[in-house]
Amino acid sequence: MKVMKFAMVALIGLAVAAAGPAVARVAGAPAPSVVFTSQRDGNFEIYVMNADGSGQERLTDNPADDSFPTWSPDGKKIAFMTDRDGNYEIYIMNADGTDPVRVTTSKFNNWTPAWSPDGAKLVYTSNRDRNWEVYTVNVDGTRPQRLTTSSAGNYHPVWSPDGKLIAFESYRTSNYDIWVMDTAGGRLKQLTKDRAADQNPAWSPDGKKIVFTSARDGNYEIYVMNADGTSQKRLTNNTATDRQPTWSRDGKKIFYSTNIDGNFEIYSMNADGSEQTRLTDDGAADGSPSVK
Ligand SMILES: [Ca+2]
Ligand SMILES: [Ca+2]
Ligand SMILES: [Ca+2]
Ligand SMILES: [Ca+2]
Repeated sequence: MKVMKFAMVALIGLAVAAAGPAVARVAGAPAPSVVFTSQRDGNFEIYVMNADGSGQERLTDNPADDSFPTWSPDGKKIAFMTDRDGNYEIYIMNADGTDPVRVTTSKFNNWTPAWSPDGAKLVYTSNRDRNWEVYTVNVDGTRPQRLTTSSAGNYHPVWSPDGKLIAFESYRTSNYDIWVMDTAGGRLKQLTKDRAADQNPAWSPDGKKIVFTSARDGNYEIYVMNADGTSQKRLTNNTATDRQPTWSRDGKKIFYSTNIDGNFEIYSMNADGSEQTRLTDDGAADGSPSVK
């Protein structure tokens, strides 16, 4: 799991001092639309940038692993995961990085938050019941609720734009596949069925498509399928690891991370896989983009 890799990196990062202050924003400039995580300042911090890669700015400054940021539906808040309190918990902060507030409280780990389309809840994965299961919680931390019950790991849940379904990845068939369920954990349906790892689902803004990663062709590529699992189609085709896809809000672009240049950078491409464009350019890992 890449998240485990992030965790190990965080332990090393504890001894590394944080680097200089974030770049001041030009007065009147539009607020950056892409939030992502990067290790460029010695440990994982959360950054924002414009959709063309300009205006990169750091939002967090903490020796812990701050990662998997995701915009709230109104673009005013960012949910993310961090181990700044000793274990991974979900936090929410303002779009400019101020006022981080802890949402989850457990002795175990809580990973990869995603928002409900009305902004009232988060869905995430946690091993608090000794196995990685999908949970929802109100954004104020009340009413944590478990949705899955399986002895296999369940990860990376994301809410459908109409609020009715949650897509996630599960190891319950002894390999990773994309599944969907309703918001009470019922009506489970398996969308991918090959033996390779299929992970990291993300709904298109109109709810008709799901983009995901799969290693079915020998290494991780970005794929897209209809929301019912039909018409699975490859978008990237290279020997590198391509992962963490997410859509722009107009559905025209897919942002993702890839190590095609030797270390992980954030790229964007058109929704058909054309015009793959590098947005970050530094020697450290950059990943987990979310676009508003
Ligand atoms: Ca940090
Ligand atoms: Ca699979
Ligand atoms: Ca690849
Ligand atoms: Ca990089």
